[in-house]
Amino acid sequence: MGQELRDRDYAPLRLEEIQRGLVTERLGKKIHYLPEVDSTNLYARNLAEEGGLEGEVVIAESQSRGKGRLGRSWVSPPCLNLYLSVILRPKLPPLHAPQITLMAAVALAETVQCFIPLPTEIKWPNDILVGGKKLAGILTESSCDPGKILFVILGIGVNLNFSKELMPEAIRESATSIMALTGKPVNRSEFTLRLIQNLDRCYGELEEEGFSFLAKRWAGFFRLKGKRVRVQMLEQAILGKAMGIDIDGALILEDERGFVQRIVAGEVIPMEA
Ligand code: BT5
Repeated sequence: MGQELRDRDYAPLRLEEIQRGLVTERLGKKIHYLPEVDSTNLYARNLAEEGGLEGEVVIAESQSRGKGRLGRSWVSPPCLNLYLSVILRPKLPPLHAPQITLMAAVALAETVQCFIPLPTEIKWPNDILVGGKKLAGILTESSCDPGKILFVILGIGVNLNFSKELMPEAIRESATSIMALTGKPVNRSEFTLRLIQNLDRCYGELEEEGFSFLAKRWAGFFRLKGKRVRVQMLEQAILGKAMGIDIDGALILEDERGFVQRIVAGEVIPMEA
């Protein structure tokens, strides 16, 4: 498969084209576009703390300290991929904040499906996989008062025109990109526009219809249902059968003794194909 990148494929995003094409209720009315930043999530958090509005989007061409979960990092080379964060101020109880990650996973999986003819998988809670490899990751960070979410920073990194050769060795085997999957560079501006529109639609659905409406679509992308998995948590690991998620976004696992467990945070490792 030819994966030739021409100069135009390294071109910066066409912000005006994105803004002109966007039809949304809340997201992307204001887009902060940065050639480089430490982390779009950090930048968006500062904006939110200074009164940034719901729906403001931060996009950077590259990140010097792109963040994953638990102090991990997100590889973010310039002008190849998408690094985006959104300020949300959801009317949800803090307990339901994980629904934002699940909502974003649905929007992201539905966007990816428009660009590749292969099955897209959501790996609970925050990864998008294709062919078993990581295409995108989600990092949601909330700021709460007792009983109230002040804001959520929803951060998304998607590998678009990231070729295998350019990936650092640490992720070369585990990661993929749209271009690596299709053999063709993707129009990053078009992907960005569609993603913001889908996030806006799914966020509206979450607020208006409630989580159960989205949960059905989420389940359609969850390919580990009924499969044996190991869930690695901070201090322990549990083996069991993945059953799905509950209303709070927790993973439901039937453990080896047949007891049903709710897992709020952890890493899911499949034990069978
Ligand atoms: C995530 O964390 O998957 C969340 C990634 C969120 C990144 C976005 S980019 C825009 C916004 N601003 C930020 O600063 N962050 C968000 P986690 O599940 O912890 O996965 C991190 C792990 O994924 C790393 O330890 C690597 O193994 C792997 N990884 C790092 N960069 C990758 C990449 N570009 N593609 C695929 N895998 C990667």
